[in-house]
Amino acid sequence: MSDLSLRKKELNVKESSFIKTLKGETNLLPFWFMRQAGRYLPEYRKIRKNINSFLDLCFNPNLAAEVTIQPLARYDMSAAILFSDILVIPHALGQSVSFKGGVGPVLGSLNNNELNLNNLNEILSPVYETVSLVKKQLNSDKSLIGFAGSPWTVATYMIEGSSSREFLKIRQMMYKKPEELQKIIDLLVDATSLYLLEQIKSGVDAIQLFDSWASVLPEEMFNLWVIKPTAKIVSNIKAEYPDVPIIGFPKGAGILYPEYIKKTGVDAVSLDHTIPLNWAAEHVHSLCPVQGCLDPMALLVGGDIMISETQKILDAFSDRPFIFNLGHGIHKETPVEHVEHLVSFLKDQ
Ligand code: 1CP
Repeated sequence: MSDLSLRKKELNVKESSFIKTLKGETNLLPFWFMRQAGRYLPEYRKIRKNINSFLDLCFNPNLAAEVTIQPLARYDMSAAILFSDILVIPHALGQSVSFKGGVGPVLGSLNNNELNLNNLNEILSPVYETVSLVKKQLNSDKSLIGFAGSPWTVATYMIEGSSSREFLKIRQMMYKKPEELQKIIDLLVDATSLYLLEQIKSGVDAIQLFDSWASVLPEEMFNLWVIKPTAKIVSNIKAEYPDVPIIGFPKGAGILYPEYIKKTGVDAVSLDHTIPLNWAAEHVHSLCPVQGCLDPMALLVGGDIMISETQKILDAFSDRPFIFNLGHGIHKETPVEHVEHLVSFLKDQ
């Protein structure tokens, strides 16, 4: 066994490679994939087909724990991500949320005055139970990632009422009625902080904040609606748990990534697949550990293209603390064999 693999073995016993990397180790190559549990996996579809509503799966601790662990049982990733959804927060605040096959999420009309934090932890208690169940089943060399949507992204669903391409309502609101948007964002900051603190109490090792629609904002608006609320959540969590790493994912933020890192206080960022690799190595990776960023389409296509795209990413980032991931979630049509191929390539590095 080489010195390096011996060292890896020693480190793994004490703390997971994922957490070590977030704290600055450079010689490990932990990996996981966004949406690693989900519809591309036959064992997920088998469970999913017996459950009517997607939220019922999120709120069933035994099944949600099983689904969380499924990808690790198959591929032995470095970390599991809690199986839940970013939209459990509007649900717990009192807005109706349902998931319609082929359509996606559908949310009820937003009556600001009726939304409140009163029952949040009680409604979300099955998620916390899922965390404890998964934690008990994971080996100590594997990490459990908790997560939430960042306020801007969750607010897009709450205000648009569904997935959106143009975000017409919320983008008009931020100019015409900023104080109304501020109220919703402030409530989401409080709700998300409570939710994440409770996930940590229940056993998650790290947190990821998904800001999937960060890319649609001009710089000043990005500061107001992405950076500021994220910074508040980070400071609320750090006040109680300074050592739990927080990964921010302001998808599509481009040249605003460095500002996001400096002003939010996140420990690491996840990069999306549109970022130029050499630019990110110089301007982002010099600031903190990064995670990313294979194009999910390269994984769907597979073969030599997937491997050469992966190699470019490793060449750009492996001299500093780096976690391999995708630039966005696994597409549901992705063949499991392609994921197997990618994993065996990563394990050979
Ligand atoms: O019926 C099903 O199986 C529904 C598909 C599905 C799954 C598997 C949805 C509906 N959510 C999830 C799980 C999920 N969602 C996870 C845990 C699983 C894992 O990563 O392994 C996570 C972290 C999320 C996060 C999430 N949900 C985000 C942020 C990341 C991203 O993809 O940008 C967003 C935007 C959502 C909203 C959401 N949930 C589901 C749908 C169809 C949507 C809408 C997506 C859109 O508007 O494009």
